[in-house]
Amino acid sequence: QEYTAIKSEVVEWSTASKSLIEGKVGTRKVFMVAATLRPETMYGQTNCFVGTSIKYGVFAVSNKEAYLCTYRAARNMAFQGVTDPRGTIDQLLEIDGSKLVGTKIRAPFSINPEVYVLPMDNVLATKGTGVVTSVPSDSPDDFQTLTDLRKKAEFYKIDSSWAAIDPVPVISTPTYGDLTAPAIVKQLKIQSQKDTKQLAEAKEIAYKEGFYNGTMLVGEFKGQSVQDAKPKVRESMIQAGLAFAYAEPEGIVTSRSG
Ligand code: ZZB
Repeated sequence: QEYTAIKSEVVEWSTASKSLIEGKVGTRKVFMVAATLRPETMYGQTNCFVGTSIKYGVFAVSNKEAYLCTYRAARNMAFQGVTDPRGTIDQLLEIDGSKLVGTKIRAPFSINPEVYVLPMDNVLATKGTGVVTSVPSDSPDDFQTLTDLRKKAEFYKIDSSWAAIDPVPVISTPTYGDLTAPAIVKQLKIQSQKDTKQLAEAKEIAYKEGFYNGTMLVGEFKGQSVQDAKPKVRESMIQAGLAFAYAEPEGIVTSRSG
């Protein structure tokens, strides 16, 4: 599976993570790295998700940069030549996902550039980087999780201001309009992020509809089909140093239906 790894620089660490990071990363900039199959939706990022019981690491990639992701992803990246020399894994620290919640990051290409890290129940430690960038306009999982968090901020131990950014229209589809994911979630009567079966179905529909029938509403490739824009947005982000190719090795169970 070929993902695009998206780099979001940490702007301000959460209170719980600050003391754990201090003194451990040198002068490096730290980026949270999210794996996506939909680089063309990055204009609509509203937050970032981590799993609260997942362990993450901060890994040096050079004297200037460090990446925050799972150890498993750092290892894959190292063997894909992200670190120099190839194969090097230099872990600076380990941190629990729960402690990252509330961290403010700069989401590249997003219309809302400053977004917060929030908790999601369904983040898989065994897929991508364990960090998920949230695009509630086009991802049913992201829309439903954001809805849950807003309804029960206290239960999820978040400050409601961290979940305040509304879904941003970035792609128009003939069947579902400018906010495809919310429309599908409504149509399938999905109530919570615990409705994983219906969410898997919603994701399939959203992928197909967006890819085959979607038109870009914003950005450099506004007016173009998603099919045309997708590789162009990806290339543009890579050229800007805000993204890189990340492949998931074969033979690991990361099935769509979960
Ligand atoms: C942004 C985005 C925007 C995504 C969208 C999807 C959609 P798949 O198809 O099952 O391989 N993701 C990445 N890593 C994880 C993880 N560790 N745990 C849970 N979810 C993860 O899923 C790939 C997508 O799942 C990725 O692409 C990421 O969310 C999420 F508008 O990134 B995506 C219709 C989907 N739309």
